[in-house]
Amino acid sequence: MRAARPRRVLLASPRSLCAGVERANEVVETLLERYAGTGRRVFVRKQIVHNLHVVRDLQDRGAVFVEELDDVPDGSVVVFSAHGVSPQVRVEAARRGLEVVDATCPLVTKVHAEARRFAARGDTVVLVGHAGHEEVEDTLGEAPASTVLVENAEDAAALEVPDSGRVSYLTQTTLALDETSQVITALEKRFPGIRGPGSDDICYATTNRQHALTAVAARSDVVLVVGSVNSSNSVRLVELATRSGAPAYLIDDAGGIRPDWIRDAGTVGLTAGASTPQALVDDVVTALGGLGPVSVTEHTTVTETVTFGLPAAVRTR
Ligand code: 0CH
Ligand code: SF4
Repeated sequence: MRAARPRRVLLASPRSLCAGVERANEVVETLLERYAGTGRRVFVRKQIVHNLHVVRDLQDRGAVFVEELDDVPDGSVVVFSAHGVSPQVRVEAARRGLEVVDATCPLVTKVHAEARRFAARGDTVVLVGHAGHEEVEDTLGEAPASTVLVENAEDAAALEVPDSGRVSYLTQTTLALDETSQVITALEKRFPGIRGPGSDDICYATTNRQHALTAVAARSDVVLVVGSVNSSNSVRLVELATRSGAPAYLIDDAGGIRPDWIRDAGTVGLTAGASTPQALVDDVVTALGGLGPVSVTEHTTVTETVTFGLPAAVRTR
């Protein structure tokens, strides 16, 4: 009997943790170490990043995740998540005497700063993003009276503003590049003088993961994306692979693999969102190996070197 031909696992690179997520996770880990044994708890407003396993792991190590500051006792230490906070949340934290450690990604902070600057010059600020996502809700909070949310090209084409000569746009950092470019084209058609950010708001990590997956999806019979369902950038990767013609599935971990997805696949493309630890990808490769022989190849489109320093409150003690 002939041995089965190994199934190829094609790993997209870059994948998994970005510099902003590494920094946010390290903020919580550092605080947990600092306060271990002191009786002082470390609160985190919202999920530090949108990954089930990261949150569970930090919870197991003592972090207390809350939805709002109301659930944080006065005077406690509270971490703001990588997705950012609105000025209203900052004001409330100060009023409550909370010790804030801000783990907002610097690239999200950049978008908040643009929102303030564009609104201050008298523009209507069009924020391109997904309603209800934390990053979007908190960016809207920078200049709520001047900012409107646009989710797609239809919204953009129908948008009415007080002065069509004074319009700027910004975007959520984790959007799909191809879809966003269509929305911006529609905005430019609707408002020919519209101004955008100095550099793209869709961040380097989102861009790199999408480019790498585009190359991998073209060579794959099926694509697996490791990430959680509320992770915008992970969901965008699934949609991107699907648009490229490969059936694609989002899984939190190896336990999410359904054998029928890969039964007839000669090549399985594999990637992970920016909030997904590499260890979860390793587990998926191992699990695929349990379903038949595999050969693992990596397709690298770019090598990432970006790192962000820790916030001063964590660095200096
Ligand atoms: O992709 P989203 O924004 O849902 O967030 P994530 O999965 O936690 O990934 C990291 C991005 C954090 C802020 O840009
Ligand atoms: Fe920052 Fe981009 Fe990572 Fe979000 S996905 S945390 S914006 S580097």
